[in-house]
Amino acid sequence: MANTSLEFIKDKKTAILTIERPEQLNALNPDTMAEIDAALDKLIAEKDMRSLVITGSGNKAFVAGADIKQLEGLDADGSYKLSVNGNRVFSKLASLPFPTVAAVNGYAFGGGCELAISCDIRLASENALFALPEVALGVCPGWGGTQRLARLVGTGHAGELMFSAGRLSAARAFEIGLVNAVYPQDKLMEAAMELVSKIGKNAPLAVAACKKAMYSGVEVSLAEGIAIEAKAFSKLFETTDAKKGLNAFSNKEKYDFTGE
Ligand code: CO8
Repeated sequence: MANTSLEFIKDKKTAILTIERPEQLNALNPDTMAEIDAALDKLIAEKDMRSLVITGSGNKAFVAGADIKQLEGLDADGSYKLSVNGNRVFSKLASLPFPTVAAVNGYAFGGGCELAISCDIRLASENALFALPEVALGVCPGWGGTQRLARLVGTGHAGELMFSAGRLSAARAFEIGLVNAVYPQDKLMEAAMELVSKIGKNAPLAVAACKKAMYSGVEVSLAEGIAIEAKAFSKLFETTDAKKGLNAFSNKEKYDFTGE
């Protein structure tokens, strides 16, 4: 039985990936990770994807972490391989050439929090809870948590969450910038779809250029980042969408971007 479902909507331009192990609060076992990996490959192979929303099934959990049962009994070599493989999948997610939104609809613990922070944007339901509780299990985050969270909210907030194994409410996650907005549970997917619909109306190559320049830029000096942006900016002027998009504005016309 599948542990995830991938649904294409809006002429195959948006996809919703749902983690489906509600009885285990959507905890990620090796099969689930392999399915996420395969789903990402499928999305990469699509020609005109504009966005991806990731959520968890049910209304209790986004993802309650790596499946703890798979961690028991691992040695250093086995756990290293598990960490490397999970990081490979989450890095694939993080580097998709279109925006990704985590619709965090409940527990986002451990690997679930790491999945959410591998997305570009996080929207949360009011009952969402975030934690990196690994130290309470005797381990540390292994799927990018020590790295991505600190880059997202700074070492102070990331350190507090990791060292204490404490839980962050959706409201507190909003305060520290971990989530962009908080919604009642029954409005969360609607809000996520509204956001990706807005994104989907824009020129996809331009959106992809923003994403790439932004993430490349934060890794280097401001001067280098500005240079990355200038290159990205000028490259877009070779696209049909930029030519037609600029022209449509001048002619007060509407142009539907094609991704060319
Ligand atoms: N793994 C496996 N099963 C889980 C997990 C999990 N992470 N979380 C919940 N479940 C299962 C429970 O065992 C339970 O199953 P069963 O009914 O068969 O006993 C079912 O889901 C429902 O859970 P609870 O009864 O516990 O539900 P509660 O509402 O009482 O509690 C909690 C919900 C608070 C989320 C609780 O389940 C919990 O604390 N879960 C563990 C959360 C956690 O510690 N997550 C981090 C795991 S470590 C991790 O993610 C590391 C990632 C990096 C890996 C790197 C690899 C090297």
